[in-house]
Amino acid sequence: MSVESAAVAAMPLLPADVLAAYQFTPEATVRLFGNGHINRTYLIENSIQKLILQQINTQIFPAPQQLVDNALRIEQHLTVKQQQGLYPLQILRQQARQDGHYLSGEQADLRALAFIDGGRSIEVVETPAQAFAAALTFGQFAAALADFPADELHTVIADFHNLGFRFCQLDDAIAANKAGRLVDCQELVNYCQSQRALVTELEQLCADLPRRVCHNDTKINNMLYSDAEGRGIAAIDLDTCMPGYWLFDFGDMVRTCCSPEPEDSLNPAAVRIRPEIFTALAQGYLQGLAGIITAAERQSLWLGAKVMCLMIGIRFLTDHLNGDCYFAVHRPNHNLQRAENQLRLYLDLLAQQDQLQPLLK
Ligand code: ADP
Ligand code: GN1
Ligand code: MG
Repeated sequence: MSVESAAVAAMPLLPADVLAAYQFTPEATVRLFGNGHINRTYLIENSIQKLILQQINTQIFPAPQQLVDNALRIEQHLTVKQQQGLYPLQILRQQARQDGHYLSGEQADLRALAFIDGGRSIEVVETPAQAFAAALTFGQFAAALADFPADELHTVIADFHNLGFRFCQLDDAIAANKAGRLVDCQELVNYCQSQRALVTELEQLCADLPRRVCHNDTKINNMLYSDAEGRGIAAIDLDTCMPGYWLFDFGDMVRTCCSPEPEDSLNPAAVRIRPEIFTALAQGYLQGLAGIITAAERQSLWLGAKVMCLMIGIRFLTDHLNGDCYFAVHRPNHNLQRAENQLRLYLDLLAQQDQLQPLLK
């Protein structure tokens, strides 16, 4: 037997036994939730409880158990920190089924998360205060994990933030031109290719940086603000937490907070880096990591901002060339529009380098 939400007609059916496993009766409402590009997220709700249920995209995360294992280790570590008064945020908790298992479904790709009440995510930052709160949240998250043995986390996706690898994927997509779209985006492709020197610059810089637990997906909708005061209350979406460098996390915040337009804006002329938002991000992140971040890491954050705009731009462009196999798309040329916007942010960072880079020194 299956349960279908009246709200979302096209939604695939959830097996009723999955709901029962979390003590929901079939009358519970189920609806799609959030704007993620990879997994399918549901909110299940009745009059007494709410639960986030996620169908993990196993094309992209082939070993969901590793993802759950990482999340549980992080949860345990943050719980100790919280008990010691060293973690002021709420903790994202995996929710076990009644039988004690964390995964279910035919492909063991369904897992649940305790719903964090009183929070909301946003897609576009409106004020410097919001940017400060987001960066403080991810900074506090990173600070609490600074003494976690990063290399004990499973690498759930290999080469995730390996810029050289992302360029190679672009090369392959250009060579195959599978969807016949190269002709539409040759100029953008050429521009990306012209920025390849960043690969060596990044590799050289990282050679001298400590490897850290990286969230690796610090986009603005992966943290929650309190409904009431707009404080940051939780860092969520821990699926890509892996060893890495904090510059990636700072860069992903810059990429997703600094523009007044959403990632997939249809008004590319308005996509730009707002300097006051960049400033607030720098202040919030450095405050969250005060006393922990090294001088070299602080200086590396500028390169992180550039690298993340370029790298995610390349990933969207690659997916456009491949025929949209990776990121969910909702209209023609969706990935191309996303890619163009990322490259605009990259160019605007270069244009404002003299004003912005010193904020990180
Ligand atoms: P995806 O991997 O698809 O990006 P997320 O884990 O980011 O999925 O969840 C999608 C959205 O669902 C988030 O942006 C947030 O609004 C909401 N959300 C996710 N987990 C929780 C939670 N535990 N409590 C409250 N809201 C959540
Ligand atoms: C994906 O799942 P979501 O939407 O939080 C992607 C990130 C990209 C982001 C771009 C596993 O994140 O790396 O930065 O889209 N996640 C994965 O918006 O590839
Ligand atoms: Mg997300």
